[in-house]
Amino acid sequence: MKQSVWLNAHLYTCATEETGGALRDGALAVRDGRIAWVGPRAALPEAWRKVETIDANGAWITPGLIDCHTHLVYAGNRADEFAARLEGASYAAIAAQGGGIMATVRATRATAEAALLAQSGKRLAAFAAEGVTTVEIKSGYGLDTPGEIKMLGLARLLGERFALRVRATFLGAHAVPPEYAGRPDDYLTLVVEEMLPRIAALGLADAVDAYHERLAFDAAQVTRVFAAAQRLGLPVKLHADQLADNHGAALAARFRALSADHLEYTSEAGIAALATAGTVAVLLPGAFYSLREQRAPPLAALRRAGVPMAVASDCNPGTSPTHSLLLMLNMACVLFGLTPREALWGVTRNAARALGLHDQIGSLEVGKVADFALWDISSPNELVYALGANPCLGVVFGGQPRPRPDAGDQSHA
Ligand code: DI6
Ligand code: FE
Repeated sequence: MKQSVWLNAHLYTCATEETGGALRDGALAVRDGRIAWVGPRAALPEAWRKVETIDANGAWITPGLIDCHTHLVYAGNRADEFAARLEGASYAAIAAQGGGIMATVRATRATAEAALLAQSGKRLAAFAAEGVTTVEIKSGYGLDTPGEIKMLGLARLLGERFALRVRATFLGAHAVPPEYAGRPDDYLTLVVEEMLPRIAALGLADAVDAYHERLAFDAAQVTRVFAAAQRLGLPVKLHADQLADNHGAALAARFRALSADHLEYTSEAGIAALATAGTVAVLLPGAFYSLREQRAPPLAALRRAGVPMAVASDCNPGTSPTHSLLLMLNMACVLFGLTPREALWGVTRNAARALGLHDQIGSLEVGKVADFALWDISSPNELVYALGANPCLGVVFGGQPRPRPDAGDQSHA
């Protein structure tokens, strides 16, 4: 039995809604990689006072941060498209000309596994340096069976290399690859009859996602993919209502999706459906910002309906080329109007729920895995307030302390 007690720390437990769970001068006891006691230092039970102590030096401790929506395995970049958009080209027009997602598919297919691992590893290192201990990674830049398997395998490998918790999501229904141009339903037959069963058999996916937009897949097509996922026992998530109200939220809710992501154009009816289904709303301010969108997600209605809200990076080369979840906290507040408490819960407690991991991680509560981050800050609001600062001192992963990794360190990759 391995046990220790963290003292001289302030805790942000994400366990009490009103305060967010802020607790000054707390104590946190860890036994065999799980949280065994948490509370005010003065109330620490006698038995724990005899155990090895670790001095946090006055740091704040939060749950390890969770990025519940990324596409971080990809090759190349799309800086030239960014420039073209600033000169007036639209995201949809660039995609129609063979750019957009397809540009990244070409680059990713053409890149050998080792190089793809190295490029993606740099991004993961940047997230890890900011206190992120769990990352969701989607496929969707392979769009053929070997390509999708390569991406999901790399996602798993990255988790091992960096000793982070990685959840891999199969996003075969991201776009129609050139071999199937004009034949989306034939492509989806490949997704449903070949890719999905093979990926499920290999244990390479924890969930299945689809891109439901006018420039991607419609409701009937998404339904095919989701029905197949459900037959295999895999939970679903959906890119929904980002650029128009396609009733994506209601579609996600119909399949009891873990999350519906983006939601800028979601209607009241869609929000009611999310609330009933217990589906998490994942807000992605990086994509909203990069595309210079005007319409923010319907925050007031989400709050009224009591839909849990998460915040994620959407790290991808087209619409959200960021490697900073801390920056997303700030953007979620400044651009969307979240409170700092909502933003912080969005990358901890509610992000865990968006991955179906809320029994395991996302808060500092007895029984949860001892994943936490230590911060050189004077209040939790500081994490949200700063633009481009990184006050992370290090993380504890499954009870194992680990100093802050260097974001530029390539020895991992
Ligand atoms: N997530 C996605 O998958 C797409 N938008 C988004 O928010 C597009 C990704 C890309 O352009 O590569
Ligand atoms: Fe996305």
